[in-house]
Amino acid sequence: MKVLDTKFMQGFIKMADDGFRLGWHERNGGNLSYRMTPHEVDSVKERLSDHAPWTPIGAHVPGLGGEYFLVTGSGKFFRNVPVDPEACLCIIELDEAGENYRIRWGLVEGGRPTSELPSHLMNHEVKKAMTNGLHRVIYHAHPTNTIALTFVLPLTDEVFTRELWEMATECPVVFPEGVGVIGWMVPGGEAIGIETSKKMQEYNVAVWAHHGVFCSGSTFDETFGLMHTVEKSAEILCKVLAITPNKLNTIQPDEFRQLAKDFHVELPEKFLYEK
Ligand code: 2HA
Ligand code: ZN
Repeated sequence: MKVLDTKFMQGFIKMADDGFRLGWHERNGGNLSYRMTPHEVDSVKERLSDHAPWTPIGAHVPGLGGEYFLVTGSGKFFRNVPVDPEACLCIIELDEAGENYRIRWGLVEGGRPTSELPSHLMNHEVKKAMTNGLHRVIYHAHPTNTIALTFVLPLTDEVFTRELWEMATECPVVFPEGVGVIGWMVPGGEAIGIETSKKMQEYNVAVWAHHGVFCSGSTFDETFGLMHTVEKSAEILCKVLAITPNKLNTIQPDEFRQLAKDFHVELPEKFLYEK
């Protein structure tokens, strides 16, 4: 089967295009990766090349040995993904040790996988183990309002989670575990990948201060929807804060507890502190 005709490729391209249209991917900002199923790998096997050399990942992810990923290319613009996916994307295979990758498809004009490959793969490794293989999508975007909040809110999981939850009733249902926050770090390496994957052991969302957001999920819809929900809530909070630093009305801790009961979600008490 042609790689471009597969459902996973079409879902990947749609997600990249949706993110670009929402303004989360200026220039080459952001990156996306998808862990393919064995069936999907089989379906495109005769279209894969094995001429590219093995290259160090820059991280050790033994839990992903032998897996295949569809990923955005380093320096490629999300804007161009639907126009020329074969130049912007690639399928990579990992070796059994989870230390090297090789390009099996795509990047026809040259290049390498996303500069955030270590973070993506470390997050995939954590999520694959934690969800029994359910999570397959890791998405990094630069959503404006969430980034803006990293300049004015304390950079703690507790404050970010609580403030985002308060802005939209659906938030505690969509991300009941909360969101993690990481102070500013140099992007693109193993160190920020380690910090992000630590947050991913507890949350499906990790905010990078003054930079962007990572989300994890089982499908393109779930993962995109999570990023969208976080950013929508951040947009409301930015508007509220632009009007006044003091909310006159909001959702109270006991109301969250009531919501948790009715919607059958568990909301950790650490987010329901008295103000
Ligand atoms: O340019 O978003 O974090 C891609 C990025 C790096
Ligand atoms: Zn980024």
